[in-house]
Amino acid sequence: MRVTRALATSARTRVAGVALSLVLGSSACRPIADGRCTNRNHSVLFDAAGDHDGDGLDDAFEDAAARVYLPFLATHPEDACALSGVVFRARPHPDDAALVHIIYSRLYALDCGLNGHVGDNEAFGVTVDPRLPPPAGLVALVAVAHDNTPCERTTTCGTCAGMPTCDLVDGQPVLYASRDKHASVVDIGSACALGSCFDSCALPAQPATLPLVNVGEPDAPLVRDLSVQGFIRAELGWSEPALMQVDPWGAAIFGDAGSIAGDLDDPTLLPPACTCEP
Ligand SMILES: [Ca+2]
Ligand SMILES: [Ca+2]
Ligand SMILES: [Ca+2]
Repeated sequence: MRVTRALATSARTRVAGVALSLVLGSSACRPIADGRCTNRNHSVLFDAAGDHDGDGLDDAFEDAAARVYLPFLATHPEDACALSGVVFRARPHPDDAALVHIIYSRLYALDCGLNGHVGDNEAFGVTVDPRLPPPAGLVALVAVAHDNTPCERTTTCGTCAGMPTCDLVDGQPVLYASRDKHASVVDIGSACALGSCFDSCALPAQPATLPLVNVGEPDAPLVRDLSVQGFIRAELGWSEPALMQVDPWGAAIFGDAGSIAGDLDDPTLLPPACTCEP
């Protein structure tokens, strides 16, 4: 456990450091200042007063990390129902507190593909090494498509030893969302093609720009109503009554899709506690 408590003033410096890293973002696995990629002597510092979900990380740090280490979200350019936003859970990686584990659940108003339905939750998980600047610090990515169906498949990529290389845009790992169904895959070749449940993926010119909401931890939620504290609002284009006042930690499923709370606690979405190869 290398989490180190620090003063509030240095917390602001750290968050600024994350933003600065974004500016300095490298396209490869760049060694940190001391010349090593795998050095474990660094700490994820935090301001205890800023930790409202009790996981040991300053929530401002969680927010910054979730934004700067987000994969390139490749929405199909011809997707007919792309209205969506993202909730996330960020915490120290359970197997190495020097790393950050983030599960994102992208919530769509609609799945308008074959057997479409109101509501659509599509989740993926990452391991972040915050000692590395983005995008290199996004060291492992895993996505599950068509969860709990005969078409379910899990794809993974990253810079840890033994992992398949991610598709990259300017060094940023790509996460594809299939047209209209929004199946999440990291591999456009084998995992998103005719023959694999009729998914079609494509790389757009720009990544999707979406609202991101930190929903906290199961024992200390930060959000209990995504229409009050989130993006599921009429003025943002959301119209389905069944999706209003959704509690991301509640037992109810999201529209006619799946459980958001289940996504945020899905062990399949926990990539290994690893970092990039030097
Ligand atoms: Ca926290
Ligand atoms: Ca958290
Ligand atoms: Ca779907």
